[in-house]
Amino acid sequence: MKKTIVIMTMLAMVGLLFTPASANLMLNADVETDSGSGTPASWGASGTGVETWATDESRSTSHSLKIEDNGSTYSYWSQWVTGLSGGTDYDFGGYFKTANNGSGSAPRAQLQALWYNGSTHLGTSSTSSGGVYDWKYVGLDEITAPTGTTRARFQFFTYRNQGFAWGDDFYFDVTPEPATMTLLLLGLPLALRRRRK
Ligand SMILES: [Ca+2]
Ligand SMILES: [Ca+2]
Repeated sequence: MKKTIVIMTMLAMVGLLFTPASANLMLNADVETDSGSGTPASWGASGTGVETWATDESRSTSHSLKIEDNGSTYSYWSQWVTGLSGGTDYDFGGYFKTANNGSGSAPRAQLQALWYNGSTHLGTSSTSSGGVYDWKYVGLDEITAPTGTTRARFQFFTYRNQGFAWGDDFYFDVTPEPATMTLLLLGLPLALRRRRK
């Protein structure tokens, strides 16, 4: 019984050592910070729809990124995510909400990671969610960055739809190592070796 407690304590300590701290590579991920000129810091907007730093809806605090799609538009909010490595797995996404504008259909909220080496586009990973819905997470997990990747263009956009889409609480980071596997691979042999002494 005593040995079991010692081993379990060791496993817990090793687990703490190797559990990665949660992080987020996106800047101003909750879109609350003002750039100083009334726009959200670190974010850019473009397109023929209406992109606003909105306060009519938000998942966190008071602000979100809003797109009003007017039917013939490619509109987006985007930012560069830097410090990436080719061959590494990443998770990315955000929380989205949609509403129709009276025409009967909401825009499809889409997001992309455009993988780059400097200014060379290496490939694109994308996902989307259609229909009318309240805040929900939309994203991709365990996406391997193409060889040579140094950065990615993260985009929240709508394309040739009608209605409103809001985005908030965005996320982009290395896929976490599974803690249980770390325990099995590193913790158990260490604990057993020490027990034999
Ligand atoms: Ca616009
Ligand atoms: Ca927010």
